[in-house]
Amino acid sequence: MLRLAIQKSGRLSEDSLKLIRECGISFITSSLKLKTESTNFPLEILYLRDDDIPGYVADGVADIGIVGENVLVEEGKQELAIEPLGFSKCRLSLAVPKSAEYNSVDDLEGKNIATSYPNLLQSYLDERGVKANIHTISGSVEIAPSIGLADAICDIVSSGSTLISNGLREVERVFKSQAVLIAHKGLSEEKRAILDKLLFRIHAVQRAQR
Ligand code: PRT
Ligand code: ZN
Repeated sequence: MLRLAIQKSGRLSEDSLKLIRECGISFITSSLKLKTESTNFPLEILYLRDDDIPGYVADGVADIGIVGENVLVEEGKQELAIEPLGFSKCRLSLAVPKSAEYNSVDDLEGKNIATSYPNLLQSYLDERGVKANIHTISGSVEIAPSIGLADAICDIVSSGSTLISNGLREVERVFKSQAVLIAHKGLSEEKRAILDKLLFRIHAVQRAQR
């Protein structure tokens, strides 16, 4: 039996479950349950917070998982990635108040930037030789400039409407992300064989969608 960790409720949940179903794997879901077993494939599904998924897979508590690359790389666990899945596409971007003067990333020197992704932002700034003060906050990043907490933000963007409605302007794309399948490094031969079957089906689903 292979253990798959997916997000319990959020932007990844629906498409993760849809992919598994499209692979012909049946299971019964209930919003109260923390795990379910498939009725026709040796797979058990664990429902977790997305931030916990890379750690559980790294430790082998779950064998495989589905998570956003933004979370995976932020947590320094990119070596677990085995397959891009093509959904939950988004980007991590820097944004400033729309009235602020901004010509290049050098304008962020010495500024306060609020983000939930300090590691991704730090390496982006380091590569460009820019020194800024990174303030790590866990949510509502986009209101930080209007309450005087920061000069700029670095947050996930998909349509861009959240930035616009908070009077912000996207100025740099820091990281491009999509959902990825991740796997524990030390899977047993039996589990590896189940994973290979699953991957075969995922590839067939992806081909059919192209
Ligand atoms: O509760 P849990 O910890 O499991 O969930 P979460 O709240 O941390 O994550 P969730 O469900 O919001 O997002 C899960 C993953 O979906 C992220 O890690 C990304 O990989 C991906 N994703 C795709 C997004 C978005 N699109 C997205 N638009 N994650 C967040 N957003 C937010 C963003 O933070 C901002 O507030 O949506 C807003 C911007 O959207 P637009 O369309 O207005 O630009
Ligand atoms: Zn989360």
